[in-house]
Amino acid sequence: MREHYFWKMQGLYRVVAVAMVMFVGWATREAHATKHVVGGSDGWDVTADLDTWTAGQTFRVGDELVFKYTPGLHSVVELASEKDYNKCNMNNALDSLNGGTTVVKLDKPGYRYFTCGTVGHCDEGMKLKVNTLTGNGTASSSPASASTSSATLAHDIASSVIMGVSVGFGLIGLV
Ligand SMILES: [Cu+2]
Repeated sequence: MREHYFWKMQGLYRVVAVAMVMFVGWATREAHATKHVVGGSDGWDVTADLDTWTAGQTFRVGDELVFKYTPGLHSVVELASEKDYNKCNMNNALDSLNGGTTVVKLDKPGYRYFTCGTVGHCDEGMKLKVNTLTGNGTASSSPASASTSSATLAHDIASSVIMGVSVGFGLIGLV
């Protein structure tokens, strides 16, 4: 009876060990993602020097933009094109968000354009143009291109190998 209980515990510990090893594999895969707080300490505001801030950032697929602002005073509007961005034209806006903290996931390479929906703020320079690069920093050749580059593929393969090895060790623990 006592022995039986002991082996059941062993089994539980093994399951926990497998879960932990798999978590490490998952965490390794997510390790490269960066959260970019737009405007730095100034936040998403008309006073922020967004061009300088943007120039100091490297945006990669999987990263997130975090807009922090006063709800009601500002908002986040995603614009459809560079033309709309240059003209502060919000008639074709892709999305409009408010609430004070807006998180935008950069899920593919290429350009995206954001501004504030409050009248006049775009013209005052409250706008953001982001060029998202593929996984290891290769610039996308065309904003419209959605093809997977070899760099992204290599990164995915490396992540898969890490996951595979992790799961392998976990299964050894189960035997
Ligand atoms: Cu604003």
